[in-house]
Amino acid sequence: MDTTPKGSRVHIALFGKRNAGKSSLINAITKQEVALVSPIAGTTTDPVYKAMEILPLGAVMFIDTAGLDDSGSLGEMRVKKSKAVLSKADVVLLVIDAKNGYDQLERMLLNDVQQRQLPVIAVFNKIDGCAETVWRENLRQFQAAYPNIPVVAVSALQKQNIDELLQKLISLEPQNKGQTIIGDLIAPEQIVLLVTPIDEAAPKGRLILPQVQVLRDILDHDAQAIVCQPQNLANTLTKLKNPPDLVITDSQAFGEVAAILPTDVPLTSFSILMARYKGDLALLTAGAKIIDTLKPHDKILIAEACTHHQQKDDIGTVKIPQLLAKRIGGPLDFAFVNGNQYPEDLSQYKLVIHCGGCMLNRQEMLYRLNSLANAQVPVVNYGVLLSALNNILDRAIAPLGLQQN
Ligand SMILES: Nc1nc2c(ncn2[C@@H]2O[C@H](COP(=O)(O)OP(=O)(O)O)[C@@H](O)[C@H]2O)c(=O)[nH]1
Ligand code: SF4
Ligand SMILES: [Mg+2]
Repeated sequence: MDTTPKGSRVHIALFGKRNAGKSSLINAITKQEVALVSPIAGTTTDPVYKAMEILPLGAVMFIDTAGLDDSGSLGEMRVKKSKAVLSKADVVLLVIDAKNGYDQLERMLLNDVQQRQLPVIAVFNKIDGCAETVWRENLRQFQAAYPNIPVVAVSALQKQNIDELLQKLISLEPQNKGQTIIGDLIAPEQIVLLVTPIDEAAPKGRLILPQVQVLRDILDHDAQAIVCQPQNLANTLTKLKNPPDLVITDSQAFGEVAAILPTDVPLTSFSILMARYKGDLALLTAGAKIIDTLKPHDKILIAEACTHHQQKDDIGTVKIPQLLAKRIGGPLDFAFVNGNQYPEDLSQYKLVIHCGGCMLNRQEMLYRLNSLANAQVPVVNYGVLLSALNNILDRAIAPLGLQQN
């Protein structure tokens, strides 16, 4: 079974006019009939996500979009939905019918792509169906206009030059390539101690995703991991010849762990590491700073990326509002949104509190954070906010080379 988490896959988004061959190209690359191909223009409506393993690229997520030229009000909505995909794309494939070449619609998309500094490849498709002189001339015109964009001429139908396209994909640097959770904080042979309480909140029979991802990252970097529960921490430390090089704890146990651990041993939490991996820790830490400037009845927006099943004492709708009100010493005015719709007027909010974004990739989380930063609204996420409310943020960010004050 393939269980690479969605948020860790390289997201490859395909754009182009209707019938350019986007869906056929996904099928050609994956050597499977994963996308619906049809001669009827407008077959792909909502963006379609397909998780795949393709050698030698690894775990990817293809996003097949509707045509850029979809018309009518329904069509416009599809185009809007397609463009929203840009905020989560790591790499863009712009598919162009080789016979027709490109025009204003592709230019507009490329403007957006270049503004976001996304890596892009232009794929001239259907070279089997037109005279070589024609597609070569169209290709030449494109290259003259966009000398920095790699191009490749293919036939998705006849599986021509697909390997060349794959090579180009591999040579691109997706923006989050090389991003590691803790790889840059540890050296080979170092010992990392993970403290993970197995309490009622822990799922039965397994560890949670951030813990698994951290463990894997430690092994990927030739360091060693020891895992224990908070009540075994003191015993574990006495059995080690030297103190661990880094300790990572579940936030809930931070206080308990900090009390046992000598102050010169670097200590952080899984949620702080994930906040850095997924987003911009400096920005989130700056957002956390403003909590002590909040006054009763200030407006706060709590934004969740998806509609997960809410539990009793739900962190976003119950726990955080209660803790914040207690800290401020009076009620705050909370608004809640989920999905990717922020209210038009963000200026009324003193702070936006975003969920951890476990279902988002780094690209999309950064996009969301940056749009708030551009609107000059302070933003913090659940993990960083809870650390600040528990007064552990300073110690937790120190091993990551950040200081709050
Ligand atoms: N001759 C030729 N036809 C193609 C090629 N790629 C796609 N097509 C055809 O173009 C039509 C639209 O393809 P599709 O993949 O659905 O395009 P999309 O709308 O961009 O997703 C279908 O009839 C395909 O069979 C190609 O490389 N050569
Ligand atoms: S933290 Fe994850 S599950 Fe919760 S709202 Fe955000 S994306 Fe959804
Ligand atoms: Mg399609």
